[in-house]
Parts: sequence; structure tokens; C-alpha cells
Amino acid sequence: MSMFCYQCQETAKGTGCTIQGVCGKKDDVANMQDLLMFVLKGISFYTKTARDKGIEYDEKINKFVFDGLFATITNANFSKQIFIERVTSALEIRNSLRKKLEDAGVNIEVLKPHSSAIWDGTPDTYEEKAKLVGVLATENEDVRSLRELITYGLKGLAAYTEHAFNLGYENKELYKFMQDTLLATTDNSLTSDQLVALTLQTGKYGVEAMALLDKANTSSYGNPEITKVNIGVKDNPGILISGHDLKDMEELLKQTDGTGVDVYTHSEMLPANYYPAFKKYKHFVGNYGNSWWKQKEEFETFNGPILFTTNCLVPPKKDAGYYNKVYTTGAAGFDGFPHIADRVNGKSKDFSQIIEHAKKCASPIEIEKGEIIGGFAHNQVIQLADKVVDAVKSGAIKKFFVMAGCDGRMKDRDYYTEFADKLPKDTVILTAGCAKYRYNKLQLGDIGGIPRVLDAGQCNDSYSLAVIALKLKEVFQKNDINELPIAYNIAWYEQKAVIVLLALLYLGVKNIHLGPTLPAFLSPNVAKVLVETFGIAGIGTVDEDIKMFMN
Ligand code: SF4
Ligand code: SF3
Repeated sequence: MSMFCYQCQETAKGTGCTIQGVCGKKDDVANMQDLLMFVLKGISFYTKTARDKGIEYDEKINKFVFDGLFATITNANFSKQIFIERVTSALEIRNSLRKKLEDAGVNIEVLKPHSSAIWDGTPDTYEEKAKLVGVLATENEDVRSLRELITYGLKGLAAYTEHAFNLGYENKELYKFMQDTLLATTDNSLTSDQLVALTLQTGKYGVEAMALLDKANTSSYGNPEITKVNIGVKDNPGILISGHDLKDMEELLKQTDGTGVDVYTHSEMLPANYYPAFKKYKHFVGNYGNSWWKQKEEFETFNGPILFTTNCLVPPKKDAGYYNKVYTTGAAGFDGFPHIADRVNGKSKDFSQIIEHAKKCASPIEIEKGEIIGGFAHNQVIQLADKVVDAVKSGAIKKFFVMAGCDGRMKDRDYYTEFADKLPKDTVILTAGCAKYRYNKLQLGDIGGIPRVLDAGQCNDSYSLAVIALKLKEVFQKNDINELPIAYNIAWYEQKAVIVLLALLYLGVKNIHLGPTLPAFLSPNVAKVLVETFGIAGIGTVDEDIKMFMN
């Protein structure tokens, strides 16, 4: 075994990647990510101590911690170099914070710091140390399971926190929670019950992070509105933007305006098409392609350069035609790909390099034609509330199915296409995240003008689905969200889906079905707790599941 990672749904053999990631992450990168996680815990020890003692520290440290967590999520960053640099910076930050506390008279030794707060090394020693501090360093499988469940929730939380931060929205409680909780994962005195409670707390902060990001997005770019998104192409060369960061989207649209270069969204960036502030750009053509795992074919035909603002990046083959056309920015990274630097002093990122590159490329080859409809975030749906409520009261809509989450490359996800297709015609799918690509191009029709697939947006816009559910609870005067005619059949892949799941659990949603497989990081005992306390279940066959849900 040269690495160990089981944080995503596609982990090898459903147990863990031990030689190389199914995602393409090499062992050395996986190990550097583990080491970064370790040192972030060390930093968190000192930030917590500083807060406890009322000693102020540089705000940039908060950002460093959530940035670091974000960079380790599945398919975001494959750059060994970036992780080595981050570990080095993390050690410097940690050590200077320690010095600051000592200078203020704090006796660190009596606080019995965890080894992550003490260990020091140089890049030539990182590899060796990394192998000792990974996931398997926690021997008890139930404790490990709960610690990792919490940690993956924190990674998702960090991603949403970062997007909100980029738009100038902060909630300092989130920083404190992330750091205190990272540190709590090193605390051997915590009982399983306490860790379960911390899992739900993570869900609580997940709700807050999603609410913050919702506020950041809608205040900056307006409320998403019903939109027919073009999936065909135009004649100009284009840039394809992928990932989740809307600030990058805004700056790219501004900088490409009038250059003769068009902009297309890819995968999780599709919902950018729903925002009023982006729609006004004539060179914003629409969406190209499908969810992340089809990128190897779709990037070839796109012809122009591709910008990754976050996950999901699939490492391309060296001989891929688009190999020299991929750019990363923010949390995304890949050794050898140009990385567009962060904003400095409030100035925009500089996308000129990728724009110049696009000008030299051919225009995209059309792979699809037509439109898909979306933009059903909470504000829009609540405007349609009367119509929706009438449809429920008249029996025209029997049930809603929340099918939010992620897509993935495994064949067993055909389940979701078949499930959507076979659902009775008096049901409506509420979706968010890239899971939608499994059914958003099926012709599922509408119910009295309400489309049968309502896409709220990106995975974080699952928040909208929760707001809609809470609104329905109010309208139908129910005491419990679980009394509504809403079923939850969620697809997960990476750690943002973990925070969405924990957020739903925190909101009291029961009987969530999670697929296509349950997480490998749930030990049998932890899975049992989730089943018994929250009614979590996996999926079966499409026919049996539809029957079960409709009863
Ligand atoms: Fe394996 Fe998933 Fe980890 Fe990649 S992120 S190494 S596929 S478990
Ligand atoms: Fe998709 Fe990667 Fe999760 Fe934001 S783009 S949902 S998998």
C-alpha cells in the first residue's frame, strides 16, 4: 500500500484507493494531501488557543485553512508541487503563530498539543511523514469512520465558504467551527456519541455555509430565473469554464466581452446561465457538454481552452488533443497546466492568457442542439408557489423527488436515468448539482406548465431545495418536514455531497436514500447508527425503489 484514500464514491473496490486513485490521483499527491490535512490540524490548535486566550491573529490564516481543505477535495487539485508548497507554508504559518502565542506568555506545553502542532520537517522529509499521518493512523474503525465523515463534511463546507469569500461574504463562525472541528478529530478523549453529535453540528454549519453562499450569489448576480439554456454552439472561438466559482465566471465574462471570444459553461457551471447578471452578455453562448466525467471526449471537440475553477478535473492523457489547452485557477491545479493567479489587493484575476489562447483556436464542434431548462432556485419557485400548491392539492402532483447531488462515471449510475424516466408522470424531480445530467435532457414533460425536472443550480443550491421544502411545510401547515410528499433519492460522489447530506440530516430530513453505493468510509457500526437514527438507506432496483417510494 503506497497511499490510502476512501473519500469519494468511486474509491477502488468500494473500500479504498491504495496504489493510485481511481480519480487519477497519484500516491505522492494523495500523501501530500494527507500531510497538509495534518498540519492544518496543527494550525487549528494554535488558532483555537489564540481565540481561547483572546489573542488576535492574522485573518489570512482562516483563509489558508479553508483553502487547504478545499484543495484536497476529489478532482480539484492534482499538483504535487502545489501541495508541497502548501505544507511548507502551513508549517511557517503554524510556527509563527506558536511564537506569537509564546511571546504573549502562553505556555504551550501545558496545553498538551497534538503532534500536528509540534512536528516539523523539510520537503525531503514530507513523504516519509505523510505515510504516518493519513486516514489509517486512526486505528479504531468506528472512530476513523466518524472522524472522516466529519472531515469530508468540513471539506465540502470549506468549498462553499471559499466561494462566498470570493464574493466578499464571510461568516467568521464558520472559520472557528472548521478549525475547532479539525482539531477535534485529533482528540482521543471524544466518545462515539460526541463524534456523532459533532457530525450533526457539521451539518448545521453546512446549512449556514450554503445560506451564506446563496446570499453571496444572489446579492451579487440576482436571483436565478427560469432560463432556457442553449446547448448548441456559435461560430466564434470559445472558452469553456468549469467548476463552481461564480466570481471567476463574472471576471471571465467581463474580460472576454468584445474580444470575439465566446464563453460556454461546462458541468457544474451550467447554473451560471440562470443568473440575470450573466445573461446580459451576448457572447455568453450557453452550456457545452455534460457532467464532468465526459470531459475527455467533449474537450476534444470543444477546440478552445478550458478553465477549471474547482473540481471536477479528470487528468488528461498526455496525447490528448486538448492537453495544452487546460488552465486552472483557485483551488484547482494540475502540474504542467498554467495556473491563473489569485486576486491581489481587490483587483480582478487576469484571464488575458487564456483569452489570447482562445483567439488562436477553432470554434467548437456542435455535439448537441437545442435547449435545457433550469433556474428553479428558491426565489423563482416561491414565485410559482400558488401554482405548485394547487397542483399538489388537486393531485396533479403526487410527489416530489429530491435527486440532488453528484454524477459519476460508473455504469451503475444509469440507475438514475432509468429512475427519472420511469417515475410516474404525476411526480416532479427537484435537483441540484451535476447529478442532473443523468436526466436533464430526457423529455419528461411538464405538469400544467411546471417542468417535471426543476433544477435549482449547483450542488450548494441544494440549499434552495431545503428552503422550498420548508416553505411547503409552512403552506401545508405540517409539523414535520417528513410529512410532506417529498422523497429523497440522492446521488453522491465527492465531499460537497457529504456536507449536503449532513445539512439535510441536521434539518431533520429522514429516510434519505443514498447511492449508487453507501460511502466506504462508513464502518458497519456507523452505518448502523445512520440507518437507525435517520433511516438512511441505499438504493435497490429502479422498479422496486419506485414502488417503495410511491407507497
Ligand atoms: Fe480514490 Fe476517490 Fe480518493 Fe481519488 S478521491 S483517491 S478515487 S477515494
Ligand atoms: Fe459534480 Fe464534481 Fe459533485 Fe458540485 S462537479 S456536484 S461531482
